[in-house]
Amino acid sequence: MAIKYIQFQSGFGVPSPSPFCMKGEILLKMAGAEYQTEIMDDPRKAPKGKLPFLTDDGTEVADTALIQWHLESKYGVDFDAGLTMEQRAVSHAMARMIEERLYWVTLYSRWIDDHNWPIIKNFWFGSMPPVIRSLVPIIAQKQVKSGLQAHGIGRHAMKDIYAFGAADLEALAVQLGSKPFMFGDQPSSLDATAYPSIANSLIEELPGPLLDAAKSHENFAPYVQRCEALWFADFGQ
Ligand SMILES: N[C@@H](CCC(=O)N[C@@H](CS)C(=O)NCC(=O)O)C(=O)O
Repeated sequence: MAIKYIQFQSGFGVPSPSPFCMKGEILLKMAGAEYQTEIMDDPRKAPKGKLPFLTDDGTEVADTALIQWHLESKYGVDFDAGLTMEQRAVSHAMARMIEERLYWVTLYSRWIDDHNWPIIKNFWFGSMPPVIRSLVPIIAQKQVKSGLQAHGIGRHAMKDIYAFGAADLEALAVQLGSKPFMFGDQPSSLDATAYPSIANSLIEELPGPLLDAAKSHENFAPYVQRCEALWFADFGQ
């Protein structure tokens, strides 16, 4: 395998502040793939304007669902081996919940909520030259705002948006229960999706209702530690 994996820089004490970038890398690790990572600061340079993406012997694959399918079809990996058809259906639905709703709550909590926006602004744009540093975040925040509007979630009151996030985290906490991973003793594709979002919800530097909701589930912190030890053992050392 000659795979190059392109993603954002790490930060906030998690392997990536982008749950999607963490997910793609976990899929590569689960597949036993050999890959090299490259950091990209500006997602506009990515094939679909979003990160992560990979290149594999000249083939570009952009989007973590397509990365999953690529690894399955090209290398014969089954991330959900051992799951029943019913579990696979639940896994699919939960992954879509995480990516199509919880992700947007996370985005809102970082880019719109006034408590966290200055921290996020400094993280992504703080090292830019002075004039650019004051302009680019305004444009970027406007784009996120219109994305949230187009999705629909941005039209709701703050308390309702955070209630959506808390409900999604609650569903994940119940699914995890006291099991090591989402469907038992072995990790599956849902862990590649869920662990990054849970870890990103538990960032102490980004306080607020999303963090509070995540912290209310006692099974999350040990789950995050377990997944980090499995997939990112070198992280932070
Ligand atoms: N469906 C995509 C979503 C990727 C995504 O939303 N990436 C975010 C970072 S978490 C991004 O690059 N955002 C930049 C932008 O939208 O301009 C996937 O599964 O890879």
